[in-house]
Amino acid sequence: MKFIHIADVHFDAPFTAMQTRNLANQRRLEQRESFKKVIEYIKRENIPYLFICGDLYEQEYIKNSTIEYINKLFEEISNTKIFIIPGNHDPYIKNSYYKTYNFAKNVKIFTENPEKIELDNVDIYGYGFEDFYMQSEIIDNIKIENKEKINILLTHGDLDGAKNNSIRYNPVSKSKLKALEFDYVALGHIHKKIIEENIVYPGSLISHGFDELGEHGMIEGQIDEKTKELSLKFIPIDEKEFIEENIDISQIYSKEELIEKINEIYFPENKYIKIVLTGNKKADIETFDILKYLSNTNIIKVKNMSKLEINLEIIARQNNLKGIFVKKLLEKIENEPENKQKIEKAMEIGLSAFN
Ligand SMILES: [Mn+2]
Repeated sequence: MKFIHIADVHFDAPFTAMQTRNLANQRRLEQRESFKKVIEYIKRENIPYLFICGDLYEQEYIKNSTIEYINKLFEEISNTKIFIIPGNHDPYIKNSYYKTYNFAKNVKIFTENPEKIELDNVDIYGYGFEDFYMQSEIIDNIKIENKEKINILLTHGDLDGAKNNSIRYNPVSKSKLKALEFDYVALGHIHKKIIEENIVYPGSLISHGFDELGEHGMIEGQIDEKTKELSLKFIPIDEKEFIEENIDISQIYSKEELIEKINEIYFPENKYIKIVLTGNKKADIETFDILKYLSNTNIIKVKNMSKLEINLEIIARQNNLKGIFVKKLLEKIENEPENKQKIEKAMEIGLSAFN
């Protein structure tokens, strides 16, 4: 049997990181495009099963029209059985579309009560979120009933506390899962692709920002009906990729020179870029508003991680407003070392105002 496994599409997410360049809408279009590519692949390859393991959309932002769009695509693959797990962003709550919307006949939506769907040669077990949090270990109530068949488990949750706060997001222990002896465990929640033998996070279908670097896509799996042997393939879907580019600015002497230098760098068009400034920075180079001067609009963030190269001690001894300002902030850095970066940014903005 063949299947496609996706998770964490997050339809209608606000993509706040993209708003610096007004690209949030663009990203939502790319999100629809990517989902459509999954459906087209399933249609072309005649894949009988689609597993969507949580966070298909964002409860807070999802529009009726987007649900219509998703469902139309589901209807286009009417020969494919679609299994949906509600996640912590799209829980099966009272006013959820999962409850109120009339989805296509080939769609099965799971709830918090584990269910087993019996098909010809495979049993599919699943459970998901009925609220924005789920703490109980529902996994303890699951047991394979027919070991002769192919058994697949679908859920959305945190494997061995991969994330902080994992206790609130359906914690599942790997050892418990292994002991259950499913042939495949399809998970969602962690946005990074993780393949631990037959326990799999496909990662988010598309990247949601600079904390999700690298390729994003779906898992195509096949389980041999006789030997139960599993083979997996990752298929990239997201045509854009988030990347970080470090620039050492120690040898740059003005803001203009820095802008020119960044504008000379070639980036392929399918990248969203974060520029990270490193090294030592001359005191009068302002970096906080540099983004608006950069010609490549796919650069959506400039982060200054460089050290201020300036003798602040000398300025702090000056008996004027600037001296008092620097002295105060230097004291603040000493008292709150955890806020050093923020305070240095304030120092930079303040000094540029004085200049
Ligand atoms: Mn998610």
